[in-house]
Amino acid sequence: MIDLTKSENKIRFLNHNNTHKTLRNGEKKIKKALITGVTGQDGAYLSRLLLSKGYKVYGTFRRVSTPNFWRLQTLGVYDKINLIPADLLDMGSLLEALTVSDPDEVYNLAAASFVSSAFEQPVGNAEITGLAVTKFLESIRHLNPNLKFYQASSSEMFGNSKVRIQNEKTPFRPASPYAISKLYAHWITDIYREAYGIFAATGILFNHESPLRGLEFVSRKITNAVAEISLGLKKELVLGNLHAKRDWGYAPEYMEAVYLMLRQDKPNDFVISTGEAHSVLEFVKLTFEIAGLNWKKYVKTDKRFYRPLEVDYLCGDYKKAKKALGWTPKVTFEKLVKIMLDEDIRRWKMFLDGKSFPWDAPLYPSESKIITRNMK
Ligand code: NDP
Ligand code: GDR
Repeated sequence: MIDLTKSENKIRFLNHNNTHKTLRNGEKKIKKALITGVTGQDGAYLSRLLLSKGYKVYGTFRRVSTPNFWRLQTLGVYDKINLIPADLLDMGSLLEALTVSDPDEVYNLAAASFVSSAFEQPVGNAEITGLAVTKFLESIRHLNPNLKFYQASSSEMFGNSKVRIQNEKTPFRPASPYAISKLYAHWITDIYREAYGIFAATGILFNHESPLRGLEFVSRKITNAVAEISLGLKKELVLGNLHAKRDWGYAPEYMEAVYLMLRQDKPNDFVISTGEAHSVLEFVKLTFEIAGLNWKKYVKTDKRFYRPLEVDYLCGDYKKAKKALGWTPKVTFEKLVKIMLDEDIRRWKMFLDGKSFPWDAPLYPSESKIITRNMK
């Protein structure tokens, strides 16, 4: 049982080295990072970043009947990552992942991250997105309490906040099973930091997007559909609440902020955002405009894409991260939309040319095939 006083905790945090350790014989010890959720958007970008910094990267993956390493392949990092089978629902596999990798840093990015799905599977979501984090922290506490831990927290925890621009001090008001699970994970991480002196940091990241975003999220749903429409492959785009506003940033930049959080002397909580909110409709209009198309001809709305409880507005204040991490977002909303649309058009042109590539879209089931009880 580890029982540290506050001042002992402080010493422990200061002893966490920030660069590759130099051994007594002058050689550098290569740092090791374990990433859960390495097959997801952020896992792929974080892997690339850590590899570029000289880390040995381990990533957990779930056995699925169809391999889902397309993001790692797209970034050219698949062959450089050490893969460990693990499921957040299985504590033994978490222990195994920690033992096999013996990491200096753990980035817990795995979660059931699609908010709509969490309404369909609220218990599973609580177990994966919430409770599993305690299992992870307990494993760390027993196996190696000196490693650094990062927990992927979310702006969704602010939910239907009454505060217009949310920062680390804004009260949380979760409005979905996903958000409440993330809030549990967020607070348990803070509790392990305080109680046991574990270097456990959280990043409260606002929406961040990229060409590696899953097709179910609205940003990529829009850019992928507009790419298809512009090439004559699709005729319409059906969406839900066009008036919801989000603070959308560029995923690779957000992973730089995450990396910087574990370089601090002390673990902390940081909001990462752009400070600008745009509506889904603005996203739609801009994407069609860049493609030279009139959005009104193609866009429809359908209640099936509304959630049982909507979050209408989120916008983050990243001042604390700017001051402590020296981090600021550089990719504008306009640039983000263009990056995503250009890449989706490029991929569909490759598809039409009959070229093979590691990419999800042609295999993704049409949304009309997916049936849920929450459909109105
Ligand atoms: P993705 O949905 O792209 O990736 C989620 C990852 O979690 C996948 O690798 C998935 O594996 C894995 N996973 C899901 N369930 C389990 C499980 N039971 N056991 C092990 N692994 C599992 O999410 P992002 O990359 O976009 O997000 C990364 C993290 O950041 C998530 O925790 C998300 O909630 C959080 N976040 C994301 C934001 C964003 O805007 N992107 C904003 C704020 C927070 P598989 O491929 O097998 O499904
Ligand atoms: P979000 O992302 O719920 O913010 O969670 P998503 O892109 O799914 O929704 C953003 C907003 O767009 C509205 N919307 C639609 N959403 C989807 N997916 N499909 C539609 O057709 C549609 N039409 C309108 C939604 O109602 C919502 O208001 C993401 C995830 O990455 C989480 O894991 C992460 O924690 C948060 O961002 C921050």
